[in-house]
Amino acid sequence: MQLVLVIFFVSCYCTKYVSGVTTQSSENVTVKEKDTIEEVNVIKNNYHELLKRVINNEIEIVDLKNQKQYLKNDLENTKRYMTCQMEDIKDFTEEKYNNLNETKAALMKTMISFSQSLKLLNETMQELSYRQPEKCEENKTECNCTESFHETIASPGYPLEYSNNLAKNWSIDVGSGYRVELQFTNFTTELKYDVVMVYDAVDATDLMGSFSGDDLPPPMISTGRYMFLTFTSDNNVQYTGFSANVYKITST
Ligand SMILES: *[C@@H]1O[C@H](CO)[C@@H](O)[C@H](O)[C@H]1NC(C)=O
Ligand SMILES: *[C@@H]1O[C@H](CO)[C@@H](O)[C@H](O)[C@H]1NC(C)=O
Ligand SMILES: *[C@@H]1O[C@H](CO)[C@@H](O)[C@H](O)[C@H]1NC(C)=O
Ligand SMILES: *[C@@H]1O[C@H](CO)[C@@H](O)[C@H](O)[C@H]1NC(C)=O
Ligand SMILES: *[C@@H]1O[C@H](CO)[C@@H](O)[C@H](O)[C@H]1NC(C)=O
Ligand SMILES: *[C@@H]1O[C@H](CO)[C@@H](O)[C@H](O)[C@H]1NC(C)=O
Ligand SMILES: CC(=O)N[C@H]1CO[C@H](CO)[C@@H](O)[C@@H]1O
Repeated sequence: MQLVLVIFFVSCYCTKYVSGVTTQSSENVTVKEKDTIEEVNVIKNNYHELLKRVINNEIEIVDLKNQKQYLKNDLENTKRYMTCQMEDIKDFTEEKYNNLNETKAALMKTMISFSQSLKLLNETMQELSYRQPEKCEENKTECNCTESFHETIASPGYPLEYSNNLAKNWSIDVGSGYRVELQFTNFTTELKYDVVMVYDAVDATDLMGSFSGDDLPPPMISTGRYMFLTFTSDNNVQYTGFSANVYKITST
């Protein structure tokens, strides 16, 4: 574009000058011609100078274009590289996150089984604490050789207060050829709501008696080798409960 403009400008200038020469008088033509040649030379030089500058400009423009392309390519490459890096980081992060998640899940599993073990241990401990030390009771028997001591049963926690909402069963079996004699030694429960039931069977059939309050139940003897007891407490009021000795007596 610049080049075209310059050529247009130079050609105009020349035309104007040449048309001026035709108006000069013939005497001075040679002088004028000489001047003209010089001027044309100057113009030619200028033109060449201009052309050179234009060409230089062109070169510079091409150079700038190349630089621009280079920068564009560089930018493109950098962009691609960054995108790739970001993808990489994303993949890595996802992988780590998944690992973390797995670890978390495994940990949760362990914690659940750990807390289950703890619960079991707790239950076992409580079970143990309710159990009366049998070997120390051995000489409580008021035996005249037809009955012998079997075990002691008591409300959970005895002689401390039992808890609310209990439902505990005892199944007593003194063995073939014997009968069960039950003798309560202590009895204090919430009247009507915290109840001991005694059955003359291996399970909750053949009720012999239902007891609550402060009265000590009478001694009871089973018809067979079995006796079944239940103790239930409601959701409030707790007492020390009960304790009873179980004897194995010869059946007659
Ligand atoms: C993480 O683990 C839980 C189960 O353990 C699963 O429900 C969830 O979809 C997991 N999340 C990812 C992102 O994997
Ligand atoms: C054990 O059981 C008792 C009674 O059920 C409860 O109060 C206590 O918090 C339990 N302990 C653990 C560690 O579970
Ligand atoms: C039980 O009584 C017998 C004799 O009466 C005695 O020899 C034995 O040491 C007593 N046992 C205990 C644990 O007190
Ligand atoms: C044993 O007890 C029974 C009744 O329970 C009684 O009839 C018997 O005389 C007693 N025997 C002895 C040796 O004390
Ligand atoms: C249980 O009864 C015995 C005698 O029958 C008594 O000496 C003892 O103090 C009673 N225990 C409780 C906790 O009431
Ligand atoms: C206790 O016995 C009753 C029957 O009276 C029964 O319904 C209940 O399931 C038994 N409980 C346990 C823990 O065995
Ligand atoms: C005829 C004519 O115009 N002659 C002129 C040529 O140029 C010289 C100097 O430029 C003049 O002095 C003449 O008069």
